[in-house]
Amino acid sequence: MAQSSRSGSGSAGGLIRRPNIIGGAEVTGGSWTPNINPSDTSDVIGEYAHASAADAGAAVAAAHEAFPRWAFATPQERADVLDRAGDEVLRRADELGDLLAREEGKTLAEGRGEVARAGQILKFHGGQALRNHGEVVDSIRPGLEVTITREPLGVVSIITPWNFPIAIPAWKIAPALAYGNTVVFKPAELVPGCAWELVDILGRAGLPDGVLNLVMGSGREVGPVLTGSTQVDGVSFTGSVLTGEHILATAAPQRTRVQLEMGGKNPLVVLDDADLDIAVDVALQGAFGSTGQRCTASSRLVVTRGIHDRFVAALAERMRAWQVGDARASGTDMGPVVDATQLAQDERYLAIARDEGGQVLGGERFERQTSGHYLSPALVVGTDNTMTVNREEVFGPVASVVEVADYDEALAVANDTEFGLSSGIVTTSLAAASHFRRHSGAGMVMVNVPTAGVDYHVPFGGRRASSYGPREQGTYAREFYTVVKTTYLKA
Ligand code: TXE
Repeated sequence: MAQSSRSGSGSAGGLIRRPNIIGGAEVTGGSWTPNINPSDTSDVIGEYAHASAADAGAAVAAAHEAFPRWAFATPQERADVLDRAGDEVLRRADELGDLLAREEGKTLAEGRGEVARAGQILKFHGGQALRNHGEVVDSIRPGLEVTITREPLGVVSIITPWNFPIAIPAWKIAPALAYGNTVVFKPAELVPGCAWELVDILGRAGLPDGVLNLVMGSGREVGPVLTGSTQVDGVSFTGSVLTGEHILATAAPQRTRVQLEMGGKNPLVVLDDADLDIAVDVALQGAFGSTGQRCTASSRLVVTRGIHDRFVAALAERMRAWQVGDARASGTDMGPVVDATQLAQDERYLAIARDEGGQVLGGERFERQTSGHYLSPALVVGTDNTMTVNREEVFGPVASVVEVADYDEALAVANDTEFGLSSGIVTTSLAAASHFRRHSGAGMVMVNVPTAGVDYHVPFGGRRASSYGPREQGTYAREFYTVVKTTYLKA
């Protein structure tokens, strides 16, 4: 492990090289991982240091050492750092949005939008640092004063997926820092670029050394240290169900607090009385925005009989008109799939859907001028809710349609899933919308808007296999990142 003080960047033969950041120092482990553009696999964005388990151990130790200083920093200091970092992220939204589109494959508009959201999240939690209010309660005993206060949890490991390379890190790191925790952050292997920039920005905004540490490496290698160390007090993870369950089991023996955001199989119900244009637009954006690679994607379209054929025909036509191509090219509606492994997974699910009797519209692989992981949006029609494509998360531009008789059946099908992240309904009936809101088994319910696309100042999360632990985002984020202290004081 080679160490140097922070210089901000390096290069090798014109290629940018980014180190891990541990205890405020740049640390290079000796091996580097190329960051590849999924729209053009000959385009290497840069090389990123590959962290070892020893690096992860050093990062945990650095966070542990930095904790007392940051835990007792003034709310003003924490607020100022987050606010300054938010300003820089917002100022650089075009540049960072371009980097995001280049490393993950979202369109430029989606990339810029995600970066702007990350900036707003940082600024929101800067404000929250100043609002960590406690309570004063009258004691049942005379002469006693009872106060209830919130203290930081401690050292937090933050482990993020590739599908939101800057927003998910921001919505975990910002509240962690706001409430006085120190952090070891491990981004997904596929998207170290935005992660590195975010950590660099927060460092230059004034974070003391060791408060935020970055280890870029494989989950299998560094994960056990980040989730199994007795010096780690909390783990916040977003990713697959399998990895989430593994992390929970690894953290449990140390009684480490765990927060998991995992998959979804989100239903969008379309009723006969829906405005067809709105229904199609909501389905298109919800299912295929960000190439369908969102945990909140509308992957099950549950459509009542009276509108089914018109809805399918109109949606298929809009899908055909969508431009799929280089994420950074103007006019692109949908970028590529993130990598070859994910593309193979998407195609495998399409093959299973065909085998089980579904009819696939679209879902074709094709080449553009550059070699990228291109797949046209796919709609699987003629499915029922027991089919694999309706039970398991595909995590790609694949949605299926389940035809149902009426609202009651639609609600039953919508709730018949092991997941419970997001759900939606398109209807002009206030009664149906209100009933659905109360009876949906999801953590987030959308009426006449896509199942994906959320505000940053309100809670985010689901039920059952989708989530574990307290909610993320908004004021609710405080629950995970703080511990409660009750004090009895006799003057
Ligand atoms: O996820 P993982 P991957 C689903 C989606 C996708 C599949 C695999 O179906 O195809 O998961 O994607 C880290 N200890 N979702 O491989 O493995 C890993 O390095 C600690 C849905 O990206 O869950 C990365 O930083 N950490 C999901 C993060 O966990 C470990 C979003 C997520 O990786 C680890 C992403 C370990 N043992 C994928 N193993 C959604 N619904 O939002 C891996 N990691």
